[in-house]
Amino acid sequence: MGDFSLMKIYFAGSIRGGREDAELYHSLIEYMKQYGEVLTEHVGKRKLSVAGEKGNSESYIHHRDLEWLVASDVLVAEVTIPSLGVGYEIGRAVEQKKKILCLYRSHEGRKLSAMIAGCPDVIVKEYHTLSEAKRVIDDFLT
Ligand code: 6IA
Repeated sequence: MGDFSLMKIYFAGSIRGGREDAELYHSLIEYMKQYGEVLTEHVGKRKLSVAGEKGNSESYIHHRDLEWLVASDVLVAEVTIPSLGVGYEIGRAVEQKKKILCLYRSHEGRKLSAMIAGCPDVIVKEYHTLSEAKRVIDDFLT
């Protein structure tokens, strides 16, 4: 990373998969701003419901997000709430040879998809608290 270019971070978190962790996404996004530009801030917006960004067509959202993904240096995904969109973004980021971190909180009766847990190009880190997640991010981004 050159001194003059801010690192571009693509953050992925569930939208239509469920918004229960929206507050957590917001905290992670705010924390990562010390390392660079977070291209997908809306993912952490409390007001963004599963009904989502009004006015933007589905294809607009898809193309814009993919442009951001291609432009990004790293992908950080919170994968605890299963989301088709997040899984898709991870797959596309693997294809684009991006550096990828998946943050995951394990909970009883649920296991992370083998397609993520078993992907050699993805770093999966389990955590339990926000401060633990921040430490994982520190390790990943520095
Ligand atoms: O399948 P999901 O909706 O849970 O997918 C969430 C992921 O896809 C996030 O990481 C976003 O980057 C991306 N994504 C999905 N929907 C949107 C969106 N509007 N705006 C921006 N990024 C999105 C949602 C539209 C809507 C619900 C009308």
